[in-house]
Amino acid sequence: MMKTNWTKALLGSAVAISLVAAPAMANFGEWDANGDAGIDNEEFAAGFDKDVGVFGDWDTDDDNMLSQAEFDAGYGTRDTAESPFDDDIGFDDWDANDDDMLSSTEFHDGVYAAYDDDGDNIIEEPEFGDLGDDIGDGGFWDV
Ligand SMILES: [Ca+2]
Ligand SMILES: [Ca+2]
Ligand SMILES: [Ca+2]
Ligand SMILES: [Ca+2]
Repeated sequence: MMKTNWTKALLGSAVAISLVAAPAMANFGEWDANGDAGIDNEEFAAGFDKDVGVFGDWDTDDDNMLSQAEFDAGYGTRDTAESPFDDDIGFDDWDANDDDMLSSTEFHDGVYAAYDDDGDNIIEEPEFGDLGDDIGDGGFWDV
């Protein structure tokens, strides 16, 4: 009986803590640096780098490029979560200059395109909402 009560108490405090600690990590207004109600590629790269930062994490040899192996290793750690990407997402699709390496720009443009549902090269607030879900607890980018 005591044990059950303790478990409940612990669960209760864990929920309380997560409610306090959970406020949105990705804030549309913060990412939209020029305040035009849309997020362009550059704003996206800066915001994603700051709030998610996976490019640096995946770049294990710190050469500012992702090799296929680094990409696969980084992406592979996340394949248990629901992917925001269609099945056709891949290293080759994102490697715009075909040098078999992903630069930070190529990487962020690739991710960006996945969230720009209507393909108008602006991430509007509803599209940003999907990104926020993926960055949040248990989401694909939850780090
Ligand atoms: Ca903007
Ligand atoms: Ca690298
Ligand atoms: Ca490249
Ligand atoms: Ca859009």
